[in-house]
Amino acid sequence: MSEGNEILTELDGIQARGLEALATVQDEAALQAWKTAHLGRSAAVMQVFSRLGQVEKELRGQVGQRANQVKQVLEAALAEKDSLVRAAALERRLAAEKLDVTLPGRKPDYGRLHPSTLALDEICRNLGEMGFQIYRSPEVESEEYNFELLNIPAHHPARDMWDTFHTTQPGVILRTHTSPGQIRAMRENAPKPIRMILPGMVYRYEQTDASHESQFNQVELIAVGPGITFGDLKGTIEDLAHRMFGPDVHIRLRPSYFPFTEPSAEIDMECFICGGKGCAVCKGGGWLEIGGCGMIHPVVLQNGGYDPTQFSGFAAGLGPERIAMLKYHIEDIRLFWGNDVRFLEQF
Ligand code: FA5
Repeated sequence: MSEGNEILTELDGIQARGLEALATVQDEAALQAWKTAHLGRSAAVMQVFSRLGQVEKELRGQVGQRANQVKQVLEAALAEKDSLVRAAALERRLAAEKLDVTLPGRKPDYGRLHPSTLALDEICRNLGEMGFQIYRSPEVESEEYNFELLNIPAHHPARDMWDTFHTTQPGVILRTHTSPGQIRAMRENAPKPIRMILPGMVYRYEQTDASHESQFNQVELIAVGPGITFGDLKGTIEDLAHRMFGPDVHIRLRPSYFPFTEPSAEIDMECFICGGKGCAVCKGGGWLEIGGCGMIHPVVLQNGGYDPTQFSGFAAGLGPERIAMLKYHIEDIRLFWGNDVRFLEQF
């Protein structure tokens, strides 16, 4: 038999074996292997093209045509099989990943506001309605602002009122109260009259107990203008308490001492937990201290840039966690930063 006729017979076999092998292919990996074996560079049909030169002239065209035909038949069969294999794979996946729409859904955990944030927001909203503007001042403070400019010189025994966290930088501390912000707010605005709220975190190196934490929030109130009196201070505190706790709540101002106010007072609120009878939170007294207050000391007014003969002012520093404890009947302040979601989820 001539070389050309031999190849023509071979080509029939190549086509038949290729189609036969393709019939057994079930998945994409097998299909890929088939493609390499039957249509790849060293596949039998491809070898025929490189043997064409050895075929006698009269049959060369016929052999070439037939080889092309076999290649096309195999390619068409491959394309058809490819779509079948893909459809089967998709079907298998859909069957395996079936959705059961009747299963109860998984409830996502929603974040919520921290009780301190809720209390801060409420205090700021009410004071905002009363005409106070929010003023932000830094948590990392200088000793000068935290003490000296508030009429507490170095080595003055009043510094013992605030156990301080110092930094490695001399003269730089974590603020022990929001009062240093008074100086910043006054210096930025003097000699215009001001009514401001300074909310934020403060830090004290203190032994913790049910009503004392080493980090807590304060809200400072400050009003400076001509002719501001202690009556304005009391009225503002009472109005705030009534807005937050209703018209029946009792507050009392107890004479006290702060170097930056004169006269000074502690603000006590009737204990909501025991109704004034005495419990662990109010330490049996029936009242809970929620802040300090007083008329701004002339030296402090002067440090803030106001002439104390022309201006007077009041200031107060409230503890929003103490207020939140009253509002939500929380018995231990340490719960606020204990990171227990069972506590946090209740708000
Ligand atoms: C002060 O910090 C003064 N700067 C307040 C002030 C401002 C007086 C303006 C006059 C004029 P005192 O240390 O008492 O004061 O703290 C004020 C309030 O912060 C307290 O009444 C209390 O509500 C809260 N507080 C104080 N220490 C703690 C603590 N360890 N944990 C939680 N709350 C506290």
